[in-house]
Amino acid sequence: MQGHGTAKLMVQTDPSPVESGKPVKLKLMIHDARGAMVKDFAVVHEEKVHLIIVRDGLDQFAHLHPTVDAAGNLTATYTFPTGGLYQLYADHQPIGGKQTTAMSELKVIGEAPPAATLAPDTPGKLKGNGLDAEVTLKNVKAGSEATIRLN
Ligand SMILES: [Cu+2]
Repeated sequence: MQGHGTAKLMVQTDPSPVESGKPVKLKLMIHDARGAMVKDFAVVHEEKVHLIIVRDGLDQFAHLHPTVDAAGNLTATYTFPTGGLYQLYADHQPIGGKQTTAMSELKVIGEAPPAATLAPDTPGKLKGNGLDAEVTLKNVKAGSEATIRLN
């Protein structure tokens, strides 16, 4: 999801700082490679912006669709389940531009349990915290939909 790595995701939160277990309003802007705010978004997969939130350690994951106003301000409300460091990825396509991902990170105050440890040997069998999983991947290709099966 690194994309071209040039778009920047600007993040403001209300309240600030962010605490786990309490709803927070995320106010986002995307700046393109030249530093201009992106105002006009193409609709991709039925939405203008796909916001993916992942905790470092990959144990918390959310996929939101922020509200986009005419000036390009993005808003979403989210309750971070635990403390820790989160990565925010805003997948979008500016009108007339290429599909790309703007990234930012956000520190969340609160209890931050260590993430389950999984050996990075997908696809195949995984072991972690008393759980065995069989993972199969279909259609794995950057930029397209992929199916991940977990048994
Ligand atoms: Cu989406």
